[in-house]
Amino acid sequence: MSKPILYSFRRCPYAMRARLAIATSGIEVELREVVLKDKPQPLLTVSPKGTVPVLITSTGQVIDESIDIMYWALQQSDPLHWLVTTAEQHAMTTALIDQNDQSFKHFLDRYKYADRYPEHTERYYRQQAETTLNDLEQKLTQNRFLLADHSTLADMALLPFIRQFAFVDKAWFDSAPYPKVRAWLNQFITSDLFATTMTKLPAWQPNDQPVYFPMLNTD
Ligand SMILES: N[C@@H](CCC(=O)N[C@@H](CS)C(=O)NCC(=O)O)C(=O)O
Repeated sequence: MSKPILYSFRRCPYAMRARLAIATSGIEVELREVVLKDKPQPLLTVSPKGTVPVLITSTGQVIDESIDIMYWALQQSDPLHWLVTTAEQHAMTTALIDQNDQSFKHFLDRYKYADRYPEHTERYYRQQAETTLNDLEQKLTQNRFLLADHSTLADMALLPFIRQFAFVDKAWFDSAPYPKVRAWLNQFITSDLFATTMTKLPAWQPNDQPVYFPMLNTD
């Protein structure tokens, strides 16, 4: 049976969360790196909405939402116990992802590209996004990770976005009143798992030899 195919874009935080779950699960996929300004026709044919990540399973099912790809991978194999078990944890996971993908992402984009949104200042957009950072700082005061003392899907779904936020103005972030968020982000960006998911690849062309992900270290 052919391997699942993942259309991805290295720097996209949604694609990152999908790659993180796939790498953790140990499932091997064919990775097709996409240039967002020049999306390949086979991608648009299976998912006309034209966002990445998109996964095509071995049986031809198309999954074109990053969170669904995370669940698809982890439901097959979850060696690090990223899937939570209690109803309360499920509800918290969903609430954290909703807050991230709606409000936080909205203000993150405006903070990052403040010159394109002159209605407000960069500082205003950052302050709006900080509502989320305050919530995360509270949660990380209660547990080492957002929901428990180990990473779960919620951490991995949010961290790629928090990373983007941190790097808009790293000097500010490094002295902002979010020490727990900073430590949480730092252990993520220095992890082998993160490095595995950030391998650079040339843009995929239809006649290319397949490139498999994760790339296993053969040393
Ligand atoms: N809700 C989608 C959002 C994915 C998304 O917006 N991805 C961006 C890249 S980070 C994209 O593909 N945008 C389309 C474009 O820029 O043309 C998901 O979670 O997978």
